[in-house]
Amino acid sequence: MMVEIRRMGPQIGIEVTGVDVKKLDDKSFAPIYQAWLDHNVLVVRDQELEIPDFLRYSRRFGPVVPHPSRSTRHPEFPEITMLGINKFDADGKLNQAIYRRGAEGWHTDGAYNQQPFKATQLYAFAVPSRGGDTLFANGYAAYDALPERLKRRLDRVTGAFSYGGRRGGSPLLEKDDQDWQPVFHPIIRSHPETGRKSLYFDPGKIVDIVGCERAESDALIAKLKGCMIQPDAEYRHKWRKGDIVIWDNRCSYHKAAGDYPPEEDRIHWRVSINDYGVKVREAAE
Ligand SMILES: O=C(O)CCC(=O)C(=O)O
Ligand SMILES: [Fe+2]
Repeated sequence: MMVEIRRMGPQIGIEVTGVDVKKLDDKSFAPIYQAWLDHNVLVVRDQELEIPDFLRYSRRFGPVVPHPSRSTRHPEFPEITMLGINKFDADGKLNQAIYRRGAEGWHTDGAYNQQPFKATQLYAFAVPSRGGDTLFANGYAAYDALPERLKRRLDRVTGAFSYGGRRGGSPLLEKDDQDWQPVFHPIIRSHPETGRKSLYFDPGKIVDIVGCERAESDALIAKLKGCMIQPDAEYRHKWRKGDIVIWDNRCSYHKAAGDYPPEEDRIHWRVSINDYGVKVREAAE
């Protein structure tokens, strides 16, 4: 089979077909990694994987770490988060936290960590007959489109972020894991590998802008929320079973559409990937 690489959205997203990630050597992985860095989101189609295959491939991007949501970890492989499993509670009620996970708004994963996740990678195990897409947008494009004055102002601005933002906590966390302290990130972030600047923002996790009065902080948060998504820098992924999709949390935003028929399965294996040499808070084991 021929390896083909194709662009997806106008400024974001690249698709690779004709590879088997189980058999990639370093030489054939290198251009795939570079294509991911250049296009923020990488789709690899038609993979038939077991969990250890997925973990092995994921580790090529960096260390794979368990997600703080313990209840959604795979019981044997804690680094795997199961998306779309246990969607119905014992009384048959749809569990919205699971069904709508990632669908509350545009976000970036791990802004609650001092060193946010480098990447998140999903493998599509079951795909519904309609809906359930994932939407992506480019954070470099968001930065590039900022008015010059705002760029200059933001150059010195830091945000305080935490799990659940101002609401605090999350129904996906255990009782003992709800007490997140804010961490601080510059709002304009230089990507450690590409050197490009992006707007680093997450409306659902930001608590405050450091050093501002509440009103000023709120006004800036509202403004930044409006700057995140550039219409010509989006990609909407329609899942096929066997897709692997990885996104770069340092320079992109995403959200789940969350609109598929709840009675149908939509199941992904999911991993959080760190930069090398980074420590994150681990939920108590
Ligand atoms: O299920 C999806 O489409 C994405 C969910 C999400 O935001 C995530 O896995 O980080
Ligand atoms: Fe997410």
